Amino acid sequence: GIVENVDWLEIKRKADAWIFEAGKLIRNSFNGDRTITYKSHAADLVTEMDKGIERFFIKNIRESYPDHQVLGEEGYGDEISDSKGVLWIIDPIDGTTNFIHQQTNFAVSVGIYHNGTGILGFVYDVARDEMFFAEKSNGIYLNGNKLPSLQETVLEESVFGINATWLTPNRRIDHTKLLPIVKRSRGTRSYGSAALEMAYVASGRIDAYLTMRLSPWDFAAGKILIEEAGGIVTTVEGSEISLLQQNSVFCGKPGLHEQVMNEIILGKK
Ligand code: 2AM
Ligand code: CA
Ligand code: CA
Ligand code: CA
Repeated sequence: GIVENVDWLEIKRKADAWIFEAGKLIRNSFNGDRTITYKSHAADLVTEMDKGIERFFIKNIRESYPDHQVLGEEGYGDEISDSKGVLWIIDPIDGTTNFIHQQTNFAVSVGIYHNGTGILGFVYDVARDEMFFAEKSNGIYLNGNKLPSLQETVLEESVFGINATWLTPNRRIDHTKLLPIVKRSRGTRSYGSAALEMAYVASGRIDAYLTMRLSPWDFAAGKILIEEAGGIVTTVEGSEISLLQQNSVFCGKPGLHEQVMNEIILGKK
């Protein structure tokens, strides 16, 4: 059955410790040999480290919390059909291409939900040793320091996270619609790790981030971070994100999110 008496303080401490431990394992791998394989195509990469880190989390979670559900990108977790009870959504390495090519700009992403509500979000930038953490109703923190809430802004004063893919002809959106974002914003950025991009929205380093297809492990932690910071997270149609399937994601500061929805995506003036 579902245990309603959940010790969140203990879960938070354990998750935090496991994530830092994972970070150490990843950093220690920088000097060794690496095995890289393709998944669906030549740009869809996975390493032994992605798989090993996911197994590391799942082993620890199963030992401590046999009644929790776990969803992970590399498939070592559970087959999830609902979000009942405590659900851990894990991306062991978000930004694998960066991990391989740059050895920076990648993150460990862990979002912990209770009956579908985000409770604890962790995005850990391993190379920079930056931990973005949020707890529902208790604020957002960078390396333990509380961050301010996000303030309203406008496109003309914004730095906008978007990958160039969506500015070229693609199957998911009329790319010409998005071009005013490039022209009207102060600048665009693309970091190659959705979890980090969402952590950057949450911490105010960028003002918004738009992407046409992410999986639950890409956005699970970032959504908790941004919402706790007072930002807005929806699909590109402006609807609620569903936790157990792929979604487009448009997140950003209040005001800006509404402006871009109305003036750019819906095309009202
Ligand atoms: P990943 O590194 O964990 O696969 C930029 O590529 C962002 O999109 C990353 O967060 C990456 O996560 C994610 N992504 C999702 N699906 C992808 C795919 N099929 N190929 C490459 N990146 C993908
Ligand atoms: Ca991947
Ligand atoms: Ca990912
Ligand atoms: Ca990944």
